[in-house]
Amino acid sequence: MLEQINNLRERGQNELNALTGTDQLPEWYHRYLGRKGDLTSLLRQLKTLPAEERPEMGKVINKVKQELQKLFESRQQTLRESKLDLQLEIDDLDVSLPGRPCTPGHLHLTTQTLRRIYQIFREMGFQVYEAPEVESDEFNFQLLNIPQYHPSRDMWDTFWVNDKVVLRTHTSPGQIWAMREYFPEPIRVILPGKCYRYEQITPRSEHQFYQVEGLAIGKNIRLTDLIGVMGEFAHKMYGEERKIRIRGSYFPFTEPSIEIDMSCSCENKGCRLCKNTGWLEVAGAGMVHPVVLSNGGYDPEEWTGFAFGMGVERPALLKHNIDDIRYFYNNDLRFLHQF
Ligand code: FA5
Repeated sequence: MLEQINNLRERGQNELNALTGTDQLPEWYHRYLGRKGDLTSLLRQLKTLPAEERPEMGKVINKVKQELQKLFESRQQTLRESKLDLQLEIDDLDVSLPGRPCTPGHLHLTTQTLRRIYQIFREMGFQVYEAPEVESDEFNFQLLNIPQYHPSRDMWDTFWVNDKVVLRTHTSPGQIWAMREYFPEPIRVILPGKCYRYEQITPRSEHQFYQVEGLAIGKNIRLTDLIGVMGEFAHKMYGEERKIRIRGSYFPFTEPSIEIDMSCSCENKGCRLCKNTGWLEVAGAGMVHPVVLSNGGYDPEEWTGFAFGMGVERPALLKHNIDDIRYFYNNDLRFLHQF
């Protein structure tokens, strides 16, 4: 039997060395090392030997099996490498050719503007707070002191999902979410997000746009604090040369209410963006109405606060001298690449 084993090993080695491609390897493997291979059948023959010879012979067969297994693996490696070498030699592949350049994109102008706004308000101690984009009538209107059928609802042309649910028309409902979450702590947050209005699209108005709401609640917060914060924001965002203008206004959820305008980049020459007025409205604001404070859980006898809501695209129009808001979401790369 020993002779048989030695012959098998020699034959196996010679045949393995004679193989010329990886495709021939499986056949060799099955013949020698497989379940029905020659070595397995030798192991089966062990039982025909006298009992005292069996352990010794078993060991020899297993050793040959391991040897052939190792030889197989190294031959496999060699054949794989030579296959690759051959491929590289015959293929017309020039690995030194540079690949096609992949142009990296960049942040959308709206995202860049939002990040700048976050940075400026962060420096003034405001945290970012996120509120839902699909709102109930209750949060979007009623809790903000706008009862059903109140004429002031006409200020917001609304996309209704059904008779109780709306796509938020402004970020102001976030005030209620923030107050109810932070109560009874003082608050200083900004609430960014998308708003929707069933509105005529013009150079200054889109039907989807971003707003950033601001809310500060504390003891002894006054209108002058609001004006100070907005002035600081305007100068950091647009430079000292831009002017802001405060006008009295009306919002059901603030009392008193103001509107904040920024001088237009046309420098009072008049353009279609500012409708030839030299000013562009960027935010509505005011002192949080006592009803809204109570709806948020804060006692209006004890607490006061200011709130503002500003567009994001409109400040970007001003900053970059863009004369039409519709460029933002047309996805024209010639526009987007400029920023
Ligand atoms: C509001 O939406 C109030 N919620 C703002 C507010 C908040 C007042 C807190 C008081 C206290 P208004 O409808 O004016 O107000 O919108 C605020 C800003 O959003 C506008 O100044 C403008 O910058 C931007 N904006 C409004 N409508 C559009 C639109 N269709 N397209 C682009 N920007 C818009």
